[in-house]
Amino acid sequence: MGGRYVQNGFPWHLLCFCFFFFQIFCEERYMYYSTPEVQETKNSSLALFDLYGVSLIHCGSLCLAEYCCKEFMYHEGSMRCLGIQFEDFDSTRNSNLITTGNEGLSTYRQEKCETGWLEFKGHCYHKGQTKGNWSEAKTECRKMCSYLIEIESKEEDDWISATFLENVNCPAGIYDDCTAWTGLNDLDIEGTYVWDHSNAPLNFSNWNDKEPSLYNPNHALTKDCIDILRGGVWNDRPCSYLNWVICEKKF
Ligand SMILES: [Ca+2]
Ligand SMILES: [Ca+2]
Repeated sequence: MGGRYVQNGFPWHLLCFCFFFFQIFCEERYMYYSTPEVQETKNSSLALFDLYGVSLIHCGSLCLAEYCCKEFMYHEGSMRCLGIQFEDFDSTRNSNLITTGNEGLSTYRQEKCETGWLEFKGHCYHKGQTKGNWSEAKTECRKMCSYLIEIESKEEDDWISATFLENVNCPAGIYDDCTAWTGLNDLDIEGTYVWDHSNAPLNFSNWNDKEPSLYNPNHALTKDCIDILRGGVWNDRPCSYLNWVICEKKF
């Protein structure tokens, strides 16, 4: 008598089929997070969302879909779901300071990068679809709670260049295309280079031959933003130059 559920014509089998795939999709997303640890959220933490009646898996997928969500907190009893924002970004989003009432919440930290971002040694990287000047590039990264790449080692430099800048369609000249903005600049003091987001001075560097504009100091005065070229070498440019954008963030 298998025809009972077909009687009203509702396609239950189809619904179950969809649910099956939804479940796989959700579980896949949930795997992006570490096992929980019970800890108190700092009072300074910013909540991107604070919802009740949400399943654990749904809570994880909400956080994963949100660039600025660093981790989420969850309470099984009340099914409360709190998305926590990266602390070092003052987002223009509607986020509220967490103050009290977070007892018993477990924290789940992200362990992998979001879709569209690639991981290298605990950081996530994303190359934008369009070119922009240096300040547009900076804004673009900030919108995604990330910053213009800050290159601290030869390994990171090589990885960025091999991953984002080597392409069969690149023109012959390495200055012409397949280049990208970094956060390095000497906008404040000519010749003193700092990383924009961390404000750190230059420790590792990989200047291209004769850069930054060593043979023409007058040119260097108008070239205050640094880009990375194929092969991982660096160059100074006018900040108004339209360049590709690579963003970085920690997880
Ligand atoms: Ca870096
Ligand atoms: Ca300069």
